[in-house]
Amino acid sequence: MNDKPALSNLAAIDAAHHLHPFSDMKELNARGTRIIERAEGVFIYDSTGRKYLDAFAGLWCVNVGYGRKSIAEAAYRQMQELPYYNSFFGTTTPPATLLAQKIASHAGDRLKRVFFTNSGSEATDTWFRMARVYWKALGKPGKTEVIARRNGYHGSTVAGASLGGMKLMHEQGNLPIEGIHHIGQPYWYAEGGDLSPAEFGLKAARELEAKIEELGDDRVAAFVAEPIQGAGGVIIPPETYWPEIARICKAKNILLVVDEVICGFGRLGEWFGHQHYGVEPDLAPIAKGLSSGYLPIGGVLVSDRVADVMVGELGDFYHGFTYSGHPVSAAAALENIRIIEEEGLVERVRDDIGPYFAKAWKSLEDHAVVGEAESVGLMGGLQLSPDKATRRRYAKPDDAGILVRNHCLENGLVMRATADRMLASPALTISRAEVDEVVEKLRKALDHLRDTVKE
Ligand code: PXG
Repeated sequence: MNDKPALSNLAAIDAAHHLHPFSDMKELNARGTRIIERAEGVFIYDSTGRKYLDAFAGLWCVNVGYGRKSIAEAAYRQMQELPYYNSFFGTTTPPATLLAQKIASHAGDRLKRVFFTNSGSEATDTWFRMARVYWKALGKPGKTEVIARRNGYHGSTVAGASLGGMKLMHEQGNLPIEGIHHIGQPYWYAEGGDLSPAEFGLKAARELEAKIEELGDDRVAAFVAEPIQGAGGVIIPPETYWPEIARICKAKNILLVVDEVICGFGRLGEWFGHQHYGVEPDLAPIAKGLSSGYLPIGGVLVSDRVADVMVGELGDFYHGFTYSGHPVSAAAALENIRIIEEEGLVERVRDDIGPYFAKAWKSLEDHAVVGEAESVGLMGGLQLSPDKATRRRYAKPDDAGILVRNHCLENGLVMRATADRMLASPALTISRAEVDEVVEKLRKALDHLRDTVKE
């Protein structure tokens, strides 16, 4: 390819024409965009030829790693045969139908149906409408309110940003929309006080019960949560949390929505995050690892409880996207899942690389500026703290995280920081040597924080 001259100019073109998601454009344009040109395995390469270990799998999504030719070939074949057809007016395409069956085969015996979208945000909007439609069809049109959590993340559409618990997102555009309420998060390190993690897990879950009682069970449609909060900082709930949430949803007769956009497709060492925590969702949005990011696709897994109404008396559900079940994305997703199955990646995370990662990650807890380093499967959250004995936070949590993240980047490691937590979510194919490299480079960045910020 002879496009190097164009590439040398790309940062300027980008600054002139491209508005980036979640970015301060003034600051980004002054600094210049990093241009990622190619990738292989767990490594990405930028336009200056620098190589980085991507410990974040793109954006929590490239579960099978980069460079899978068979996914490209599956998409190419499908594009030649049938690049597009819809599933609106009594038609479908082979990949869409076979993908729904394939997803259901890994989701247990209650979640047998899938509604396709193009992203996790669209999946959020989809289940949100479905939950209200469900109760209305059952003769309870007053059950419309939805409870979510502070610091949760469910996407960037109006419903997604409303359901998410991100204050800065709410401040832009008068969000949340009506009918959405937030309760606390199970973030023991920051909010647990003198309670044990187990006690705090129960307390955090019981905020749901109190909120339902405040609103009235006859008004609440659903509760939504990520198995482990991802963008919020890999907040791993105490073991007592999820069973109590499931108990409350059942007792109060509200739908339990488990957002599987990050935790689905092997990240926690099970096909879905709810399987790790032993709870049964009524609705479960999926995206990301469904296609490992090779093409955009998402969806909602629908339990028999809700589906029986949808395929029963409901009539039309007036909802859908031009590209719901896009055949090329579905073909790529089918090949992606075939790889996960054939290479036993879910089992690998549960029995082999997950435990190896957990031990390596945990070893960072001996570092002076690490409060805790927890993980489940290949999802790790590390709490920065200037004084672990008192679980003290840095005075400027964002600055501490960015300092560590930038040091990692300068040394060829891509990590994400959420305030004062460092997050890892590598491809499920990462090797032991590559896990060691992540931990070594992160340790050097932690040294840098220790030596730079004295509090
Ligand atoms: N639910 C969850 C749990 C997510 O993590 C979405 C829904 C929305 O998916 P889409 O495909 O519409 O982006 C997400 C997305 C970050 C980051 O910085 C996280 C996400 C997206 C962008 C950035 O951690 N998660």
